[in-house]
Amino acid sequence: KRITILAGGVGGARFVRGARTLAQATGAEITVVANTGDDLWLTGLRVCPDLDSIMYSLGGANDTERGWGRAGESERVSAELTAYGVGWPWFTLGDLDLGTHIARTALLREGLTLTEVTQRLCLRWNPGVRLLPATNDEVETHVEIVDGSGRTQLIHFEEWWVRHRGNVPTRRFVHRGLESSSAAPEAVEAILSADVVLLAPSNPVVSVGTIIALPGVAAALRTTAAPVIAVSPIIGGSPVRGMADICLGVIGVDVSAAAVGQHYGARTQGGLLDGWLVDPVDAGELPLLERAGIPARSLPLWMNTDEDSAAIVAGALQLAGEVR
Ligand code: GDP
Ligand code: FO1
Ligand code: CA
Repeated sequence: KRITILAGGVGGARFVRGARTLAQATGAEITVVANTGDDLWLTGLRVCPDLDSIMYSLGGANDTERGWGRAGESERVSAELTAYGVGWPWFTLGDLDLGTHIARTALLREGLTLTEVTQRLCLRWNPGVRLLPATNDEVETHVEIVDGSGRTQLIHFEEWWVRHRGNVPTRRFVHRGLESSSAAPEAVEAILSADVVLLAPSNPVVSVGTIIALPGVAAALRTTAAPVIAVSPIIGGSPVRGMADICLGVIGVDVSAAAVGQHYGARTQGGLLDGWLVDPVDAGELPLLERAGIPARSLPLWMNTDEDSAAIVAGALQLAGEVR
């Protein structure tokens, strides 16, 4: 069985670890299409937060407390950069993490695509899945905010989140460079050739939403013969970890499992979903989802251990078998 998963960083990584656990028992092949909207150039280096979160987590090298970056990290280089007034003082690139960004940037400069670079970096980590960036182009999420003097300003998503914690008047998210971009051919192929496509319980706006906005992705999701099953990133009206609640507010979608499911929409009605999983605390929303044409089931969606996540993936695969 070929399973293709669309995923963001930390939530995505937890979900993919569960899929890998399940695949080790069943022999399934996992391909992960990761969000690249958070990517940025900083101090001359290409930084890819969501790709790295997944790569480090699957490689067992991630900082599990912070959720991002490397375990056992130090910040000597970052302190030097700050002393020179170079980079963002509120955005820390750890010393070990910087090794990744230097290697990535060197390979990009040699002319490799981000897909090829990611494959090269993953050789070291044996992630047990095929990790693909959603696009080889530079499509960065920026955020239109209103600054202190009432002026509209466009800032990078990482500045919006890490510097302001999203706590600033926000108008909209903008995918800079989207028009002249395309999804990575390998990512499109992974969706088209899959037996099942899963949308991880990642941020529906700035992770999954950003992947789906890339030219070619929505079309691939609509034409693939594979069922498309998604897992709610909202449990009991809460985003569990992260900023999905703020992001949903910006695009005018309620912070509920049903609202996010309806936002993705039923595939039979021009949307994306053949199935939608919600947590038992949201089981009261199942009739609403069924009326919207979205086959939905409830099962525990808290991803605290790999086994928790594996059970969610198993539930998604079961629903895939029921709907198609
Ligand atoms: P990011 O790129 O690091 O922000 O991570 P993702 O976009 O992959 O995932 C972040 C989102 O995952 C959060 O906003 C939550 O909505 C969701 N999430 C985090 N932990 C859990 C969990 O244990 N269960 C579920 N169902 N969703 C979660
Ligand atoms: N998150 C922070 O809260 N503070 C940081 O200084 C920070 C640095 C950083 C460096 C590399 C990287 O890959 C991720 C980093 N993150 C940091 C996490 C990142 O901002 C977010 O968690 C995700 O991009 C949100 O989707
Ligand atoms: Ca992210």
